Amino acid sequence: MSITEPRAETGSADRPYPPAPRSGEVPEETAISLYRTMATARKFEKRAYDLFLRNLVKGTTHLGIGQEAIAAGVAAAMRRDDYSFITYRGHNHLIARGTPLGPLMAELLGRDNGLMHGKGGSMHLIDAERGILGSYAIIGAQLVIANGAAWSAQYRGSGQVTVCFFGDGATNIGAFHEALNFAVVWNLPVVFVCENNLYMEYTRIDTVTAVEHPAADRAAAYGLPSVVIDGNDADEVHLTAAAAIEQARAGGGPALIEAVTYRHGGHSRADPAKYRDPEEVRAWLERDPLVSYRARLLGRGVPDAVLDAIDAEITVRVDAATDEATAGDWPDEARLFTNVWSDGGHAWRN
Ligand SMILES: Cc1ncc(C[n+]2csc(CCOP(=O)(O)OP(=O)(O)O)c2C)c(N)n1
Ligand SMILES: [Mg+2]
Repeated sequence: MSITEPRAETGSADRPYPPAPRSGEVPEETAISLYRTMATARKFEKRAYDLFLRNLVKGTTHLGIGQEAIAAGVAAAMRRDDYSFITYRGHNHLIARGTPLGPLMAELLGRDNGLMHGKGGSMHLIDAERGILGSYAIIGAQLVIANGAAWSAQYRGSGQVTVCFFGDGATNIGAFHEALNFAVVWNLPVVFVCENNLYMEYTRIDTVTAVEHPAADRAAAYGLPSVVIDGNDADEVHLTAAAAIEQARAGGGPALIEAVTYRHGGHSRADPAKYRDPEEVRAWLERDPLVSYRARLLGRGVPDAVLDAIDAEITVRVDAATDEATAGDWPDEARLFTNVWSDGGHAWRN
């Protein structure tokens, strides 16, 4: 192979597994549950934004509106005891893995009845019971930690797979490269999922990156099978993730999925996103993953009434979560000194 030839689409010859984009129909029950997850995440985050405008959300928030198909599609392919590592744009992922909405909303509001008693806020969410081993605000940090979780599962022979989500911006961080290399060397049961929403904060990823696909194009350098998919197509995400996860579970090693998507709003709650071309925004809004998935379900013969009933049920759940969250007490000061160190104390500090 000459050095001018483009990268192999699927990793090296001794890793023949090609995680090609999977298309095709998912079973109707799964499809309806994908719709429910995406619609729940959308309504939850819109409500979170309303609460922010009422000055009730403490700290900042980063919404994943427009990116729901990735969280929904991957989570539906995971086993209950699999691990997720996510970023500060992570509400969708907790919702997709079944975290109750009330404690999640209360956490955003900094209340004592929040998921972590209000100590984490939107950017630092953990739900260990459902395998969410943290949302990370330090770009790229979670990739190497995810390897640790995957190694633990490999060592214990538990069959658990770790899925590690990250943004396109993380691919220019050293930890991304260290993690990919190490995952291949140790054949870890980990699936890396890049949510490529084209922007890292206010900068287009393609203006600072030498390759077209910031995650997938680099994966080949480490012999890691990779694939680029439509991150706004929940079925494609689901089927591709299911293949990669099952391969990892069977001892076939890691894979990387780059899911191309777009955030509808700004980077964080205060960002009006004026740096984006209005035509680009319009084109992506037309490819809204929730709207297009609803149309696909109707095309499959799912009655409007079934989807309307799901929407109504979600509204009731989000309203109840809002009531639960806003009724929560503020955390007691004593909470400052719990869950800080593994011994629960701080005595050894200078
Ligand atoms: C190590 C590190 N450097 C810089 C930042 C500041 N920062 C916060 S978000 C962000 C952009 C990340 O973009 P991307 O990974 O594409 O994720 P997205 O916000 O698009 O989901 C940056 C640079 C950070 N949090 N951590
Ligand atoms: Mg990004």
